[in-house]
Amino acid sequence: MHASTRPAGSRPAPREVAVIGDVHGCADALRRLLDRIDVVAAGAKVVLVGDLLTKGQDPSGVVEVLSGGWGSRAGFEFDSVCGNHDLRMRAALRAISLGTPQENLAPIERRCITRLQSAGRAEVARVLLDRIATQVELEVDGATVLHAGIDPARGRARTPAELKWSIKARRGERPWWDRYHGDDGLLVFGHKPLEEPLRRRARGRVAAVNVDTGCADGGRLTAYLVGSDRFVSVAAEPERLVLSFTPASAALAASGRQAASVARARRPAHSA
Ligand SMILES: [Mn+2]
Repeated sequence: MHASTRPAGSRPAPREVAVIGDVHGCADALRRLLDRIDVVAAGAKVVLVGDLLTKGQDPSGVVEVLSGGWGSRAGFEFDSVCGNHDLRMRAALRAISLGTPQENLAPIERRCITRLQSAGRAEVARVLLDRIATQVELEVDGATVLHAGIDPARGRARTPAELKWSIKARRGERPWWDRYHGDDGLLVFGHKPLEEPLRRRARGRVAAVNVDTGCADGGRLTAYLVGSDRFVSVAAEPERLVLSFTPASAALAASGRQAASVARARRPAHSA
């Protein structure tokens, strides 16, 4: 209806923007979430809040999606701000390339690099992290995406970059978004995992949205659709629910062959 009343040559309706929370190496959840976004908001521009690779099982799969596409979306385009773990990971990859022994790295980066190397994707990961390293914040569709947040007392313009990717409430302190009154518009971020995505209003408008729902800790991976003000999410690892273990005594009672065929049948198709 709007299209017919718009004067010729005016701009088309803006594309939906989907802001995805901390992926942390959960490639399977990322693919399933992108599939969902394609259903409910086809063609949406995708922006990630950072913390892309470390912690989860499949950083190499995340690199594959973000550098090449997934499913029907070859050449998939996305943008991402830089998170604290992206900076750590980038520094670790750089240290390795300069000859630092892997055992000198923190375990979280060491595990991630081992996984990337065994899939031959360490170099692509470095290129990806180099690309986002300077992106502290991105403005999309009237919202600002950043990894962790701002100091409301200083406002967005005067909050140092380091805080924007790492601010977190100390024990007993209220989170920053409780003290934010919307002066810098809508801020969409992650970094602090919550059981449910957070939508905080100020002065009658949505002012703060946290999309980190802890997918690397068995929670969910969530996206916020900025234009329609709603969340889409998928469980981090549904296969965990499927692969419930039979107690050892019951497994012993069944024949080994039978137990093995049940386990195979229950495994999700994509892992075959
Ligand atoms: Mn973080």
